[in-house]
Formats: sequence, C-alpha cells, structure tokens
Amino acid sequence: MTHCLNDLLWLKNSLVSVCLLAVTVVLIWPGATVLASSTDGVIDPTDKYAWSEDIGWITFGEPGGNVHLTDAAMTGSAWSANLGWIVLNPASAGVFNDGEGNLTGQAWGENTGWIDFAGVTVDSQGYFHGYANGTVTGQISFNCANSASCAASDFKVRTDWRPRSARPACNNALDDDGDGLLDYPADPGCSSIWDTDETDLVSGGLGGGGYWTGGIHRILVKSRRGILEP
Ligand SMILES: [Ca+2]
Ligand SMILES: [Ca+2]
Ligand SMILES: [Ca+2]
Repeated sequence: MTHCLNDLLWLKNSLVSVCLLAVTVVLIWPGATVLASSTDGVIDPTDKYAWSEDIGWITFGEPGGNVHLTDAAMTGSAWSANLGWIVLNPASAGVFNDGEGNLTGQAWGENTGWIDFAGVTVDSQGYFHGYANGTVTGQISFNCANSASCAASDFKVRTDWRPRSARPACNNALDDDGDGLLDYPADPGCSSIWDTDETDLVSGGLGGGGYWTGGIHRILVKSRRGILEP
C-alpha cells in the first residue's frame, strides 16, 4: 500500500513538474510575442485612422488587417470603407522601415493603385506623422497635427513599435558595447530586454573586476544604472 501511495505521489509530482515546464516554455519561448511589442508592433485599437480628402478614412487597425510594424517593414493590410483593402506588403513592393521610423516604399490596393509611403515617419512614442501619396488616394494624412486640424477631428495612427534609438540598449538590435553580441538574451550583459546596458557582468576572479580593501576582496558588479559598483 505504501509503495502504491509513493508511486501515486511520484506521478503527481511528475505531472506538476511537466506542467510547470510547459508554462515556463510558453513564457520564455522566443516566438512568444508578449515581450516583443516594441520590436514587432501592432496598431493601437483607438488611434488607428488616417484620412484622405479623396477617399475618406483608412483604418490601419482593422480586425483582419493584421498590420505589424517591425524594424524592417510594415506588413498586413489597411482598410478603406470606400475602396477596400490596401496591402502594405504586396509581392513586388512593400512599405519599409529604416529602424528609426522613417518609412519608404509602396503599398498596393486593387482599387487605389500604388501608394507611396516616403515621408511617413513614426516617432519615439509610436505616433505616425506625415503623408503617404497615391494617384487615386491623394494625400493620406496620418495625424491631424499635419494640418493643425485636431480641434475639428482628433485622428492619428499609433503603434507600440518604437525606433531603435528609443528602446533600451538590450532591445535595440545594435551591439552597443562592441562585443559581437547584441541584445537580450544573446549578450550576457543583458538581464532583460529592459536592461539599458550591454556591458557584461564582471567575473569574480581575483585577477580583475574587483579590488582589495581591509584584507577583503570586493567584487565589482554591474548595477541597474549600468555602472560598476561594489
Ligand atoms: Ca543592443
Ligand atoms: Ca553587445
Ligand atoms: Ca556585452
């Protein structure tokens, strides 16, 4: 009987371990998007409208449009109630990002034709500015501030993507400390994507990274402020 109970206990503990492992894998798996919004942004559910005098409202956060903005490109589709879907990443073209929010390239709609995004920018808070331009659409304004018309109609487009220069050093797609490794988790100096310093932790060896005081060897470690402290 005792043997049987021990077996059941072992089975229960094993199942708990498997469940915990599964939860951990889901939380830290690189493909999870939970922590990646500043590098793989979507469009704000409220601030999602651009305006064209010629074709009216264009929704960049339309359900089903699946618009994403990364350091490299804007993908998915925007929706015009009057002229239908506008594809941001058509096969032969596409809207591109230089990593600092300066957009270029062209989108395509069956009814709108080509739309040029050169001149559209995204700022450090994720707000779009400027105009896209198309033969059919005319100027598409991404922010009422373009025409100082916010008092009459307060529209804008916003994303949770952020320019590289507005992101912490451990999440900016750059090798900030020149050790050949970039960002969390590749650079061992990064404790999370929120870490602002890629400088590696100093090893505790007596040969370096510490100092002697009162007969005690103190080890220097990287602080949250990115400087070395005892
Ligand atoms: Ca970096
Ligand atoms: Ca580095
Ligand atoms: Ca480093």
